Amino acid sequence: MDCNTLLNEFQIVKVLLVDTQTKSLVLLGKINSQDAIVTFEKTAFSASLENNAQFKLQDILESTKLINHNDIYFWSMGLLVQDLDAAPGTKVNLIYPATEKHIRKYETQKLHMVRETAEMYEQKVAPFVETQKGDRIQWVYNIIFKDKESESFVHNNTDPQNGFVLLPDMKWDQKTMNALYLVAIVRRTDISSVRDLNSSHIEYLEGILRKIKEATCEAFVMEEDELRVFVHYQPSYYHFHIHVVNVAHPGLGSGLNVGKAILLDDIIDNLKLCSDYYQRKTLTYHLGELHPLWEILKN
Ligand code: M7G
Repeated sequence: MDCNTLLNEFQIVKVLLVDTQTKSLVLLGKINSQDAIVTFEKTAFSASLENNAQFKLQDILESTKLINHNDIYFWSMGLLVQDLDAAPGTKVNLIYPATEKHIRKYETQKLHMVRETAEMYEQKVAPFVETQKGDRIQWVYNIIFKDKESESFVHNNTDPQNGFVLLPDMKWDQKTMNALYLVAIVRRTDISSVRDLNSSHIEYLEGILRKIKEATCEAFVMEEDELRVFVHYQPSYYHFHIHVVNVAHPGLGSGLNVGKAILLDDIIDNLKLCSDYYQRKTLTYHLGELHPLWEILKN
């Protein structure tokens, strides 16, 4: 079934999230009696408008309704001119069928800061990570082993040990350059997260970082210092991957929060200072109460 047909079948069950900062709405619903999640994110204005005074206001604004005015100040609500190709109003993501973990990830929930010591990792987190492989990362294996999404690969090195695929992240609309968001997925399958990295990986990581910057800058005509390259801890998916984002990206939800996002440059530097840094370090990050790890770590 194609995406449009699935969306037409979608029956809303619950609003999971309304985020005024990222201008997004997340709905839980049913398609053919299975759980599904639809996410709407309002789009940015086209970057082609920048440095371009060759358009009329009516090209982008259909009508307005005044809220109020005072002296020289006027504020209104407006209806934009929209077009599915040139000026779409929203980016729509669908997860179907959605698992319980997807639902818990998106639902509004109380957050807690967690200080994960090396002992907590060994005793509680590592066993949890082992339960998170298999089906949950099928989409990763589809990309690295079955060439899924290969039409949009920015870089693809097929070496099983050192190779990786760099491609647009599903968070990116593949148009708005300020919000450029790529993900680099490594081909080796023995690194679940930053906790598995040690000094033996320094050259490997340096090679990946160099190639990420080179390939991204060439493909999108950018400078290396315009890229924010980082990993997440905890990630949602335990197969090592790296986020590559335009430093000008205006809003990433919780994806850039201190603690959760760790710069790849800092990781490499830390490994140079101390070989088993990430086996010994207490890592501090936030977890939502609905995250399955919270159940395990809260006591
Ligand atoms: P993460 O740090 O594990 O999770 O990153 P989080 O950032 O979602 O908390 C995984 C990254 O992979 C995220 O940036 C996702 O948007 C992205 N991603 C997830 N899936 C299922 C896909 C996919 O199927 N294709 C692509 N291109 N990106 C995906």
